[in-house]
Amino acid sequence: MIVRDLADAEASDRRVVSETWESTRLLLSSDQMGFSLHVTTIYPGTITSMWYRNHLEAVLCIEGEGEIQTVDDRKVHQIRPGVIYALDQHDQHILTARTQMRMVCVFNPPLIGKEVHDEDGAYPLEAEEVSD
Ligand code: 9YT
Repeated sequence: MIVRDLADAEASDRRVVSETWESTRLLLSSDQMGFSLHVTTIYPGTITSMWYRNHLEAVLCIEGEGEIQTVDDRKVHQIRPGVIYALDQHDQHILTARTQMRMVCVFNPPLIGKEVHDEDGAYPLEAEEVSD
């Protein structure tokens, strides 16, 4: 069994900081669960474009408010605590955070460790592992 504490993980290199968000990766590829599990904070007043070509992602909002727009059909969905979205079509999307948002995110295939978005908002399939 794997047991990890978010507070401990936030103080380790499991915490990855980007321009509009930071994410603490509680489960990664090395845990061999078939998915990775992250707690992500989206900074207030930010807009983030993402396009996970190589991954499927599901997201549960647990704090804050914002909206997500799918680029192909321009549909906008309001995101608040209790709402999930799942990028089952590798949907290109734009997340606008009106307040700070906290999200629980699951990725398949699992992230390896230190991934940050490339210029299209995607993660590569290879990345540096975390040290523990
Ligand atoms: C909601 C979202 O996708 N934010 C970007 C960070 C990502 N969830 C991650 O790396 O944990």
